[in-house]
Amino acid sequence: MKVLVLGGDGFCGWPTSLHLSDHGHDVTIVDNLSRRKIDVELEVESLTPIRPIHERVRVWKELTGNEIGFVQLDLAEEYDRLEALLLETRPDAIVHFGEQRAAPYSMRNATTKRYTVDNNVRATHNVLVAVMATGLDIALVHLGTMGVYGYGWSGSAPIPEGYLTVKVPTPDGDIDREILHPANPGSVYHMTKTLDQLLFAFYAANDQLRITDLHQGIVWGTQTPQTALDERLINRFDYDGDYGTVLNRFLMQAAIGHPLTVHGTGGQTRAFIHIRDTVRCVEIALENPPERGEKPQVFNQVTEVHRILELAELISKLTGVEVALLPNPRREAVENELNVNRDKFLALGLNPTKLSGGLLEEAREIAMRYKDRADTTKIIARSVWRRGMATSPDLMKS
Ligand code: NAD
Ligand code: USQ
Repeated sequence: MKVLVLGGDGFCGWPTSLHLSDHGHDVTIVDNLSRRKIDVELEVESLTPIRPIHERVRVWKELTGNEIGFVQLDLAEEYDRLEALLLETRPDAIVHFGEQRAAPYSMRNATTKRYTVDNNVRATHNVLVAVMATGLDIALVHLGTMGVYGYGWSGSAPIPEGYLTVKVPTPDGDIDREILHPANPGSVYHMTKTLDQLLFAFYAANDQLRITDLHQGIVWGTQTPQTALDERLINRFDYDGDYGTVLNRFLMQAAIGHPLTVHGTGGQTRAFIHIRDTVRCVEIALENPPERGEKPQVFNQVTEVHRILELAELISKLTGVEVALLPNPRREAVENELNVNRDKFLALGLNPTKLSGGLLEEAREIAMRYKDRADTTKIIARSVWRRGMATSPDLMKS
C-alpha cells in the first residue's frame, strides 16, 4: 500500500513510518518539522538524541534497503503543495498525525492557543479538501484522542467507540438516534480534536470520504523493534512539563531521582497504550477502512486504564523514588472513573502490550541511559489552565 504519513517525524509518526515500511508499505513522510522548532522555542530537547529527519531515512535505507520519502510541507499553510503532492504520489491511504498535540502547550498563552487551533483545524481541513479535490479514493486514518469524550461525563458508564444511541423525545414518542458522543474537551488542544470530528462527519457524508478516527489514549514507551535497530533511528522521548506525558515523565523522573510529579490527588484515571501497539493499531486501521458512504469509523485505541497515583506508586515501589503531590496546574476533575469500550481492535487481532509485560523496564532503561541529557529545570509543569493558578516549586537543584 502506498501511504503518506503526515507528521511522520514525530513521536508516534516516526515509529509508525518504520513499522509500515518494514511491513512492505511504500511510505512517504510529510512533516513541517514544527515539533523540532517548538523544542527550540521551549529550550528543551528530547531525552533521547533524535537525529535529523534526512539522516533518519538515510540510515533506514542503509540498514533495510527500504526507501522512505520525505517532503517538508506545512499542512495548515501550503494547501496547493499538498494537493499537488496527492496528485503526484496517488497514495492509497493517508495517516494523519500532523497536529500540535500537547494540552499544556495549547494552554500556555494566547499565542499557543491560537497556534494550536489554527494549525490543527486548518491542517485537518486542508487534508480533507485535498482528498476531495483530487477525486482520488484515499482512505484517511486520523489520530484523535480519548480526551474528546472528557473524563467523568458519564460516570462509570462505558465510553462507546465514537457514537452513542440516544432517545429523542418527539410528540409521537421517543425515537432512537445515533450521535457522536458529546464532546467534552479539557484543553484547547483536546478541543481541536473535537472540531476535527465534525469535519470528518461532514466530509464523510457530503463527499463520501473514507475516514477512520483513532481515539487514542496516552502513549507510553519509546522504542519499537524498528527504532531499536540502530541508535540513529531512536524515537523521541519527551519529559518536559509541556510535552512529556505522564508515565514517561515518571519513568524519566525515577531515573534521575526526581520526586514523581503527581498533579493534585492523582485520582485522575486515564487510558494508556504502548507505542508498539500504536503502530500496530494504525496498520490494522489501514487494513480495515470503511466503505464509501459510511460514517467515520471510530476505534478507541487504548489497551489499559490506570489512576495516576497508582502509576506513581508502582514506579516508586520499583525505584524507591518518592511521590510528590503537587498543586494541579490544570482544571480537571480531582478524580474520575474510566470505563472504555475497546472491543474493535481486539476483534481485529490486536494482542495488547500491558504495563506488566516487561516494557516498563525497557522504557526505564532508555531513561537511565540518557539521563545526563535531562534539564531538570524543565520538569515541573508551568503551563496553567487559568491565570493565577499555582505552579509548583522546583523539586531538585540542577
Ligand atoms: P508529535 O508532536 O511528536 O508529532 C506530530 C508531528 O506533526 C511533528 O513531527 C510535527 O512537526 C508535525 N506537524 C505538526 N503540525 C504540522 C503541520 N501543520 N504540517 C506538517 N506537519 C506538522 O506528536 P505525537 O505524540 O507523535 O502525536 C501524533 C498524533 O497522535 C497527534 O495528532 C496527537 O494528537 C495524537 N495522539 C498522541 C498521543 C500521545 O500520547 N503522544 C496520544 C493520543 C493521540
Ligand atoms: N499528570 C500528572 N503529572 C505529570 C503529568 C501529568 O499528574 O507530571 C496528569 C495530568 O494532570 C493529567 C494526566 O496526568 O491528569 C495525563 O496527562 P498527560 O500529560 O500524560 O496527558 P494529556 O495531557 O491528556 O495528553 C496526552 C497527549 C495528547 C493525547 C492525550 C490522550 O499529549 O496528545 O491526546 O494524552 S488522552 O489523555 O487519552 O486524551
